[in-house]
Amino acid sequence: MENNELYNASSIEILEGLEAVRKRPGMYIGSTDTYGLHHLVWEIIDNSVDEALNGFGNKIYVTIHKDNSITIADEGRGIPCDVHKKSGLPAIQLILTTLHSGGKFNDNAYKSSGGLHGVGSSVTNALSEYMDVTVYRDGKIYNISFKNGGKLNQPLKIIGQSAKHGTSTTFKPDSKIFKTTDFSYERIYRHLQESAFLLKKVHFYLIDERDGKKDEFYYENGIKEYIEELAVGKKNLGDVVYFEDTVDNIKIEIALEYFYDDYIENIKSYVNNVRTIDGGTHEIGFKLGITRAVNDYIENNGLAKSKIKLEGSDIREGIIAIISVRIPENILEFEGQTKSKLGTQIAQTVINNYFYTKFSYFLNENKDFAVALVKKCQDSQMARLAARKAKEEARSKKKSIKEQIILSDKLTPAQSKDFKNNELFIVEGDSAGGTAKKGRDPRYQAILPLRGKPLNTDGLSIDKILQNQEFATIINTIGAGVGNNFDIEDIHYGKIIIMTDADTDGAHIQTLLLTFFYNNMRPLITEGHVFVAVPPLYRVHKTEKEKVIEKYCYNDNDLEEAKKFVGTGYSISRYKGLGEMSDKQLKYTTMDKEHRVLMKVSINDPLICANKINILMGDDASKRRKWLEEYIDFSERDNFIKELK
Ligand code: 0RA
Repeated sequence: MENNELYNASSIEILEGLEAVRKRPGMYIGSTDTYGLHHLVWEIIDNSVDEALNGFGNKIYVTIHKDNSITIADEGRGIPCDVHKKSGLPAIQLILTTLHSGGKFNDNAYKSSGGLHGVGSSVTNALSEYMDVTVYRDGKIYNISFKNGGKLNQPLKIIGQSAKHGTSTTFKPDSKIFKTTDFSYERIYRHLQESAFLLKKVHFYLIDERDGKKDEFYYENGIKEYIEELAVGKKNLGDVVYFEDTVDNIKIEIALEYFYDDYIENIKSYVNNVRTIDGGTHEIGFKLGITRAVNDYIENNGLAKSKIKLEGSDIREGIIAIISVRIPENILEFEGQTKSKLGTQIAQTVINNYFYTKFSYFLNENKDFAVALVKKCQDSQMARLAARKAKEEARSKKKSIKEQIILSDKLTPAQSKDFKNNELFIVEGDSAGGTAKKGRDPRYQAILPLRGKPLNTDGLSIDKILQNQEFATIINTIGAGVGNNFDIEDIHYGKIIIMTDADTDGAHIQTLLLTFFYNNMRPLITEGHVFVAVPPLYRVHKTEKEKVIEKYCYNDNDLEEAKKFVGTGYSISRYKGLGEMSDKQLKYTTMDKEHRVLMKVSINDPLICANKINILMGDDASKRRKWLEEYIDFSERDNFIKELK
């Protein structure tokens, strides 16, 4: 075949590949909302990170432009620009337009994009209005550009000479594909900061030309500093423990610290810089190693208090740990559909033995720490055994005391005993509680009014929380225990819906309740049972020929549309609180499954969330103000969902 025939043949194939991405973007980037939008950026950053990971370049720049295009630049080797023999096309063009596996062009030892949707920069190209790439390589500066989802706009050409090396990619996400094309500074900030923690000694720069914001991330000590950051404001047992080495080609980095005021274990693991939410062999190896090290230390030093060995969970109570491993591509295996669980078997043995040896040595060298840790673990074990006993007793009693269900005179229970389908509305104030009682569907909706602001429970022990009438009632009403005893199987409601006024007091009440759920009934949130009701802010209405035309509005945008919909002569009622609505209105707008809007509460990142709760609810007000100023963007509502039937 002639070169240009080849060119035509491969360009047809190429466009078909990219067309597939445009037809079903969700398959490649997860979604077309803000999550997917940012995924386009991660794909490019992954490549730059891969270069740095393999020792090429230590600076990565991300610049958000005014028109919502974005540039990612690195000082890596530069994308190869020579002609690919088989197709006659420049390698860079193939790399940016075919859905290749990375290995075809690049034999890096370590690759970061092993995780969820690791598909490469061609996908970003396919979903962009344009993409413009400049490469510094072999003493030259090259440029190539694409438009309308990866169609060649400007073929590769040499535009200058330079001794530098690296790649600079600018693209603009396609507004025909994405529901939003507005980049979020905070999201990119978090991603770059996390990358910087995981890739120590590499500089990351973030610039937002829309408002001039700038940040720089550089961590000499990597995940050790990550833990230090997460630990701010907490009562710790010893400093961060940190180990790093390469064993059997597996690079291991582990950092951990223990805390007294958190009863939950927080273990975060990564493989080749990609988060492994579902853990896998590296995490199991770590857990086995730490359990073995502590139990052996107890035995060797005669510290045992009972014949029963500590369980892993006793040893991990109050721990924050980060496990970051780099596994060469040839032995890298993931499990499950989302590839978020490491499957490489050898990693388990290697990390188990490595960590066991290092931590055992550390315990022997740091006696005060070791003794304090052993005591803490033994306390956890005792608390666990006592709680189990109490629960068993409570279970056997439960059957006999049916009346337990009638828990509080404040609760208006649902008639049905179909717990999964039942909904508990926790309502701000007795007066709104009264309206909700009238507006509810008594078959499956229960109402629990709150009097005033609930207690700030952050940092309080369960005993203290139980002394508080309001929370004791909430715990009993939900019916599934609290803290370590919480058992999601026992919940009496499929949905717990917080319903407050749409003002700052309401937001404060939400935060106080969510803090409590987060700290003491976390599965309720992680398994998607907690919601915040979104009441309307306005009602636009008029009566015409005895017919009421009306629209409820949840934001200012809605309001403008509603004015048009209702037409001239409209009146606007502004709802300052739930109490201003009639029971019928409250039912229609906020409680009824057909019309209401609920926000599902989710945790993007448990560690960051724990840290935020601490900052927001803890007793250091200056930290709180700094955080609020820096991060709060009330326009971003990722979790905002209209409930679908
Ligand atoms: C293919 C092969 C090589 C590097 C890259 C791609 C590469 C891609 C991107 C995307 C953004 N920055 C990048 N930097 C490099 C290896 C090149 C070689 O072996 O010299």
